[in-house]
Amino acid sequence: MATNRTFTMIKPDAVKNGHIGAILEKITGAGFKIVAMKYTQLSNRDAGEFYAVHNERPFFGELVEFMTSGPIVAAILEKDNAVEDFRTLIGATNPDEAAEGTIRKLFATSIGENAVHGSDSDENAAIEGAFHFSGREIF
Ligand code: RTP
Ligand code: MG
Repeated sequence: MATNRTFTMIKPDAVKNGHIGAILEKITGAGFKIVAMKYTQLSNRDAGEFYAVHNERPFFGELVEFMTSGPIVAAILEKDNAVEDFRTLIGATNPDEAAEGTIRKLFATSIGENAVHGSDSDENAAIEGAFHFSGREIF
């Protein structure tokens, strides 16, 4: 995947709270183009694999339970400087520390249930995009 792409998930809390439309509007309004998108639900195995980097952390069990608790929206987004600009758009992991106007400030409920995921590097964006989408699902 090219380095002008990032990967996102609208997490189960934001889906349950009815924020899919508002979050997609923030994303496209900030200049990101959606090049792949699906509505899906992670299995325990999917979530464990996706967040494997955190598997020694004290919150790992909670994270897997939360991320499998309901459907999510997964998407690949395209824009210049996508990874960094998207992390700025979503705000800090903890919504209490997220800047005004960021997606997490607006829609997250807690540090664990924080509405959206954004890849943290070009390398992880490529890995995470490929985890969810085949080549013919990316436009
Ligand atoms: P993400 O990967 O979901 O975009 O979030 P992030 O980079 O801002 O944060 P990261 O450190 O990668 O943590 C991944 C997700 O784990 C949950 N978490 N819970 N209870 C806690 O202290 C805690 N810390 C992290 C959050 O859902 C976080 O987004
Ligand atoms: Mg992360």
